[in-house]
Amino acid sequence: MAFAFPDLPYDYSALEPHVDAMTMEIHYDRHHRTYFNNFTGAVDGTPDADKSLEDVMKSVDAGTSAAIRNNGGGYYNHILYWESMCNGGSAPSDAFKGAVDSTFGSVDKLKEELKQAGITRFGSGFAWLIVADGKLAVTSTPNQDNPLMPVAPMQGTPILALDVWEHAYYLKHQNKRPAYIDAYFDVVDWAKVSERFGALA
Ligand code: MN3
Repeated sequence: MAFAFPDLPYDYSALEPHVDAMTMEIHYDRHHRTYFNNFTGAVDGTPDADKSLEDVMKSVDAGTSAAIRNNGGGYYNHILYWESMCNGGSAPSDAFKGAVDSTFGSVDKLKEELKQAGITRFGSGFAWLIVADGKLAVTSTPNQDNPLMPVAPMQGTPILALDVWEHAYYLKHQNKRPAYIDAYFDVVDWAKVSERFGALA
């Protein structure tokens, strides 16, 4: 099996005060690690054990076991979520900003759409910025589903992940999901998102 539990790309306190260190530690070391452990346990000895994580995600359909769909999704989604943020945030590339401007009107309008997608996702899930057929789009998925999965309402390659599970914000923001989303925007690594976009566009 080629699956590995990735290092967090920064210290637990790196995103303070926007995302607090205790939330980061519990989120990464307990939630994410548990998804990883349960996923590798579920695929061990099956054909999925020799696929890439992306290929496992792209093969999720109604017949896929909950253990693989939920834990594989949790494993994949959190890797992208950590990589969507950095200390202090960063600026988008000109090429990415141009694509955002023509699709959404402005980066602020994109943020509004992402925030709306995150707020209106009932219960637990993720909001996403994806590239589908070379175009940018905002979507959301329930639980640990993601847009690589054929079961997703809109399919594409995610380039930014916004976790809206309560475990992502409850310690600091309690029930105030919109406040957490605003804080998340303060640390988005737009340069990294731009790179991912550049690789797909
Ligand atoms: Mn989470």
